Amino acid sequence: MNDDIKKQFEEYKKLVEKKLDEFIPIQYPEKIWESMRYSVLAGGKRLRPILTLETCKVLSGSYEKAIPTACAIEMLHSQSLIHDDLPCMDNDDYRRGKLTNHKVFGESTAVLAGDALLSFAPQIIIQKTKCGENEVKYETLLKVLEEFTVAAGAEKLIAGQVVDIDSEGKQISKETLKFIHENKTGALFKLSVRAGAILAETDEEKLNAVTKYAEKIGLAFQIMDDILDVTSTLEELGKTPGKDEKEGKVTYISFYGLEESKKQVSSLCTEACDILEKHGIKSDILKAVANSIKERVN
Ligand code: GRG
Repeated sequence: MNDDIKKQFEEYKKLVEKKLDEFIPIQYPEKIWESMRYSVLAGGKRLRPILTLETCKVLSGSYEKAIPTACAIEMLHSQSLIHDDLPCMDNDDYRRGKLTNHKVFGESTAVLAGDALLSFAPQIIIQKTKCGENEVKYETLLKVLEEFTVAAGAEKLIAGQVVDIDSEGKQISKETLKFIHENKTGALFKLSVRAGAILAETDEEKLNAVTKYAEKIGLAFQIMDDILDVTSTLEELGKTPGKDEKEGKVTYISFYGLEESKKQVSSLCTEACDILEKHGIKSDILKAVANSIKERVN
């Protein structure tokens, strides 16, 4: 990634963090807001909101109208991490290099903080997106809310998590593994770019193109996550490595081996960039997201 693109990434990241801080003020009862803020403001790459902002920008020339939605998607992502780390799910002590939410605030507050974020996120989309004649159309906002609620629900994110948990210690098929990845991880990448494209009022062709791009990088991202679980340390990952094997999880590596999995990541990221090129979507940031996934495993 060249310095110019790195700078653009940093600017987006700073903006997202400033807005998240502003959108989640401490109020009574302080404990729940502190717990929500602890996880949402704990760092992280902010990839999903950056995808939303950049997709909106490249397809409409500006990203301001996508800021509340981008932050809401990061809240949803944080919620899924808080719940994923709970003792009844993956039982993790570390996330983003810090103690997990339930380790700091206790299990009941962590469950409630996740629940609170899940409903607060669409509240932010509704209350903070400027709607009106020369602003975002109400119909457009409804489409974004539909995308958001479907992705967060039992048809996507929760479906992926349920099948993932059910599959622990079992020999599952490649199709089942693909289902888990597409829903547990891919759904949020798809939501991120589609929400940006919808807010940009783009046409069907471009919407389909960014959707395909997101499918490719979403799958590549999860394979990368599986690879890093095997090859990285706690310091590099910010979370406990080696968990997949310990929990008897089937991953891309158990099906294809490490080297073939790396090749698949590379191919998916190249295909993602080719889709953008083919449809005339000129974004160094979207390309850099794909390339950074490729580079992390090599
Ligand atoms: C939506 C109600 C509701 C429940 C969620 C717990 C759950 C159901 C789903 C789990 C989803 C999950 C944890 C998927 C893993 C995705 C993944 C690889 C996350 C890591 O993303 P990064 O590396 O993290 O972008 P940072 O910390 O950089 O943001």
